[in-house]
Amino acid sequence: MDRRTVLAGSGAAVVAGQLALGAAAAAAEPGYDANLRNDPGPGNDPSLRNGLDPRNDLGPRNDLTLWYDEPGTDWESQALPIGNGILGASILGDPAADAIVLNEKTLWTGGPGSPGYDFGNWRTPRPGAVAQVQRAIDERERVPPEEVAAVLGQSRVGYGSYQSLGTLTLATTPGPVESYRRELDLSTAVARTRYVANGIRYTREYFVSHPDQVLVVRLAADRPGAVDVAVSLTVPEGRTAATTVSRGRLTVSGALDDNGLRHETQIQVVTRGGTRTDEAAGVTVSGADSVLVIVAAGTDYSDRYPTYRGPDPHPRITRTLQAALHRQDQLRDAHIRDHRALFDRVRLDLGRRPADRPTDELLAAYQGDDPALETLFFQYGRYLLIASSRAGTPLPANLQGVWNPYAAAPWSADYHVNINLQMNYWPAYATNLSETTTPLHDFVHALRAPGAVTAREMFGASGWVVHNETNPFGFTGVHDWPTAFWFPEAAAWIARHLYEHYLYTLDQTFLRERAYPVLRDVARFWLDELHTDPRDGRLVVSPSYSPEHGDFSAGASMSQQIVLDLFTSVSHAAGVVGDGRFKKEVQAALQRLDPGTRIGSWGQLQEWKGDWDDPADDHRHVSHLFALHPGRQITPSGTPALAAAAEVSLRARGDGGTGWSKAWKINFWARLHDGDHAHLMLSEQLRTSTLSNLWDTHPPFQIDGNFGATAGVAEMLLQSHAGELHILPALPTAWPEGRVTGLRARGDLTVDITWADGAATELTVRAGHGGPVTVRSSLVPGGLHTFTARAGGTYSWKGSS
Ligand code: FUC
Repeated sequence: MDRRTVLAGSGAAVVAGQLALGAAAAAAEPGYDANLRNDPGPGNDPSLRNGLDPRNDLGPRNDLTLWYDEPGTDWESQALPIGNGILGASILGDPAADAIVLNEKTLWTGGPGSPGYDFGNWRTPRPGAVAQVQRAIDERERVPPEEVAAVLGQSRVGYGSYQSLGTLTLATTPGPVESYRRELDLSTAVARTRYVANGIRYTREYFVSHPDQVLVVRLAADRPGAVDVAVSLTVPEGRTAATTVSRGRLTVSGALDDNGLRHETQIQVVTRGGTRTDEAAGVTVSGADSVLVIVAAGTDYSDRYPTYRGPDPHPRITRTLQAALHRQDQLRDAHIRDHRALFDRVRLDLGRRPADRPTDELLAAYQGDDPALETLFFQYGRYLLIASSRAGTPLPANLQGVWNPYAAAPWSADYHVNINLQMNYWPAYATNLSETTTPLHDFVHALRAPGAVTAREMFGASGWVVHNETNPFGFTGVHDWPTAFWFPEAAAWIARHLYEHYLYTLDQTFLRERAYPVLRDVARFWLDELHTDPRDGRLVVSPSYSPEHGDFSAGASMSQQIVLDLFTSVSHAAGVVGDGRFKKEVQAALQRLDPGTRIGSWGQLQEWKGDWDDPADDHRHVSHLFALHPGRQITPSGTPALAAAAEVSLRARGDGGTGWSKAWKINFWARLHDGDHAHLMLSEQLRTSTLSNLWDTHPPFQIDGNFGATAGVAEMLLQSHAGELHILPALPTAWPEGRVTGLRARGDLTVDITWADGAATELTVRAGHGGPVTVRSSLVPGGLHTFTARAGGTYSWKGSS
């Protein structure tokens, strides 16, 4: 990490993150601005402000707490993430130099304004190039990726990377520290550090509020006048950063050198007691009873093609910070209420309390035998989704959610759409967090305009397209990496999330206004672009490439399965919204479409239309099993032969892979109703692809695996993709008893399940909409039972264990 400090030359209190208190005290400003509500006010016990009582211990430990007995030193494996969907902060918690990496999700280099940027270069291999590759495939069946890349590949100059906003440092000179503890409470979304120094107990609380759009840090001590701190912000190189400090407020604003994107961060330091001093480029406090640090930040990014720029962030940031200051006593409660309204909806109890050991020790000791850690990991995925994707903020969770300290992040911390972005949202519906999907829907809508230009100019097709990866600036073409650039099926795969939204909520307005236009336009692209296979006259995708290996060919299984899935959804949706003409057109194409499900010579589900699979291939992408998960074309009861072939392929691929690959395998095994193998994959992921802070690692840290694992656990407990509610479809022997409440199923259903001795003992289904519901469970008559639910009705079954 290459940073320069904006404090350089202040000549004042902050030197290399350490506080020189003498200077601060001498220059102290005695009073406080009444507007900033430094006075406790009548009846307000200062020590209890913001709900934190620094005199006490932090209370009984919650089962859903990650905790550590040392400060973190390594960002990637030890930072504890907090966020509100757009602002992110990661907590390492060093008492002397508490360096908090700040993020704002829209702060990206690249796109309009960056050197060499040309939207034309992003979308256009020379005219006719796609057809040229198609002809080569018709003639030779298999064409190596390098050869295709030479014809199609192009520069992605100006693609850019996600950036960190800066590092907020809280510097003190605590002397020897004891009784240290650092934690993140998933149930309140509040991180804390506490320690004892010189016989004084210090506590810090950190949270990022969605209702108030600010990061809040509160420093307190159990003795009056004991809090000293220097607050500063360092920002990475490669941007202008003008700094002003006035009345305890540090403002840093400027623009990225690369693309001129404006950024602004405002940090207000509010003190109770003691002295607060404005330095040239920071704020120092000495002898305070407590200190509140409130941070607001933003950029002038907008998701509108082609400029991708909105208004200067300054007025908005100023208003946000001012409003938060006026609500400083309510910030914490409002934040916790807001978080709990989402987080508390699903409870999972696998019958074990966590052992009283730090989370990193629990993880290190884990051998597939700790349901409490598995529960924590499941809920962590839900927590991370809430923290990195909230309605009303732009951009979905990226490859690192919202957390990133780098100027050149791995894979730019972008939006890979050949599985990764999709995986980020797998848990959203099933684990009752449908509101977190709004930024994804907005992102998909924003891709339509640039994607339509790319579809027209690259393919001469209508509709819209996006390939292997994309960024906040409408990158919808192909880049120059031979083994991972071609994936026009991405638009269909990502659009299915909007259809899933409808399936889970049955919200017809959403279907008509948000989902259908997207699905219809992607289907138009494929209606134009499907190719008649000279081998058998079926409609195939060509060029087609199974991510991210093998040769280019026509009709690779994943390509066909995705288009089939799209056409099936669109045809159903067209029926619901009354677009009969389009439904007919799509159904005619469906008749001719190659379904992409073939059983090969060694019993495997073929990855390609030709039987080319190598039984020794253990590639992390198990793309040809899309039809099993997240698709719905293959089910053990509906298509048993294909399910058996999928299992042969899955076993051949093995139990290894990157973090996200293992997470996908949890879902595959759950869909095959093999709970023990699903659990084995969960334990492999925890044992070998999970960092001390429980972040998934590819390596490096990549958040998709967290989300994929959470979705996988939900898939083990409840499935609803095959037209029925399947209760405990893949319960592992490792979880003989337990209870889950609040899981969601397609059809606007909410489900609670209790089980003992490996079988359901209680089941409750709440129906949001009326209509027929089919339940598969040992608890219902005959094991499979259909009833007509009333809108708002609750239905329960009980058995004996
Ligand atoms: C896909 C994967 C890689 C990595 C990247 C971000 O291309 O094949 O493993 O996860 O996305």
